[in-house]
Amino acid sequence: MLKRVMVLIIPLVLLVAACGDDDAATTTAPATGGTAPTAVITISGFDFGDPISVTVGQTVEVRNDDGTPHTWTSTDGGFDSGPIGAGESFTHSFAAPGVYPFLCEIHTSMTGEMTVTG
Ligand SMILES: [Cu+2]
Repeated sequence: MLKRVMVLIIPLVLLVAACGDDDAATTTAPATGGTAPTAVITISGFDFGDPISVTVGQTVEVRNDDGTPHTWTSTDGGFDSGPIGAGESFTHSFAAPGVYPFLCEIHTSMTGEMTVTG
């Protein structure tokens, strides 16, 4: 139940943040108080979805909506979720800007990348 509510609330928060910022080409505008909202990568249908962009220190939540485990693993060793079970999630934040490619170690054809800005 809580998860269902969060699924509804987080996109709403991102939408509100984007609307309140004139130059917001992304959904990463910091919220009032300096803490950016959690960015979400949803794994569904053996796909990481569209690439996302976050800021340094922003929390990234990787959710597995599939019925089988996946991993969210950096291709150059920077991070590794280990297996994320069906319906579970993993959170991470980045300390440095850059473009971070990743894959699922269980299904190596699943790939993606994300951008971290300072
Ligand atoms: Cu996988």
